[in-house]
Amino acid sequence: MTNLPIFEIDDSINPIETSKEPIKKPDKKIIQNEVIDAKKILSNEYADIGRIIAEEMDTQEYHPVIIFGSSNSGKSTFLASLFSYFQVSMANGIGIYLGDSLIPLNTSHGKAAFADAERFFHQQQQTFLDGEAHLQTKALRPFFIPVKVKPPKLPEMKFAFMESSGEWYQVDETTGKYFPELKEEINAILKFYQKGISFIHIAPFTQLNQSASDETLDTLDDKKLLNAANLALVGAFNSYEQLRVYREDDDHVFLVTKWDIATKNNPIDGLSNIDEDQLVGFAENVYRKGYAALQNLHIHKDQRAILPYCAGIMHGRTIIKPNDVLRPIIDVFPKKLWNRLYGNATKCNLDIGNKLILIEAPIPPKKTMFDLMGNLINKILH
Ligand SMILES: Nc1nc2c(ncn2[C@@H]2O[C@H](COP(=O)(O)OP(=O)(O)O)[C@@H](O)[C@H]2O)c(=O)[nH]1
Ligand SMILES: [Mg+2]
Repeated sequence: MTNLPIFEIDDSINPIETSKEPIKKPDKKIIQNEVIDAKKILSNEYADIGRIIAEEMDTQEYHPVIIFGSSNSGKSTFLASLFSYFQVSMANGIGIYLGDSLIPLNTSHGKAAFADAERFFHQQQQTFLDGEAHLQTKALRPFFIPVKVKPPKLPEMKFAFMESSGEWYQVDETTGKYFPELKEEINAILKFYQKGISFIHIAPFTQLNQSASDETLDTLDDKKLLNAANLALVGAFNSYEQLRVYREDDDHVFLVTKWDIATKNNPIDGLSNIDEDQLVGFAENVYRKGYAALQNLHIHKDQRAILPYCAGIMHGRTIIKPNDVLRPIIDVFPKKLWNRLYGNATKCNLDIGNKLILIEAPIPPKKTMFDLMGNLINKILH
């Protein structure tokens, strides 16, 4: 395992000076010591929260879904589209409900995190359904949205989706710490949660807000932002590689979001026939470091995949209402993701232990004798 620089000393904490004149500067020493202690206590507190969440997820049987990605990469819109899928598309009568808090509600953290989860689940999702992309996430810490998925004939499964603000993964070029570290509670979950985790690494096709028909594309700006998005993913992979021991049931999806913009003004064609070579080529080219970091993880090859995603056709932050032709094409994206997540959750559940398919592909209608005869006549005539 390569030793990548994720645990370098935090430059923002000045080392305690071994001053030549200690008598003249006693106050400074004390203050600096206090700063260090306060930071330590604070980070331990968050690590403890992470440990509590990990334990709760285990006892309450919530399958964790950890989403990484830079700011504006499409994390929240992806999540809103995933939740909305069961509400707008009659997906075999599957219900989705907000679950229970993972942190006790009589603590300030528990209250704040659950309020954030409720807000996302009810309010922000409605915004998405009304045709608007998610507003910038301003939460102070990452929080989990506990959801229950209830299919009519299959087992109910519970998921804890992590929602976070992308700024935390941004590379800070002003410090020696090149790749960003993860928040302490996430580190603690990686360390202590012993069952499989689903990871989704968000790699946007573009960082700019635009539609496929947009000609005013500032490619230079986008290149810079995509490079930052790439390094943010590398940072997350590095943390995983260093911290995660119980990884044999983990799953990693490299999700290329906003794929509609890659379809060059023809989303109906481009989204219904995904060009796998174009997708992999894009990842290898634009996300060279991040995609290589995924390939280099010490996991089985079945534990990683690259998938495209489209939450909708957008114009700025407005989601264009899909017509009857486009709707089923866009629905394929959340459907595939849900199948993968439900498969992972059922496999990690001790009572089930194997991957179940949540939404079966519809069985094509059986051909009647008349259809077959018609086909034959058509063949003869043409
Ligand atoms: N064209 C297109 N734009 C998207 C898609 N998903 C997100 N976006 C846009 O990307 C911007 C950032 O999305 P957001 O979910 O807020 O990113 P976050 O900061 O990672 O949570 C929004 O303005 C969305 O309109 C998509 O599938 N297609
Ligand atoms: Mg967001």
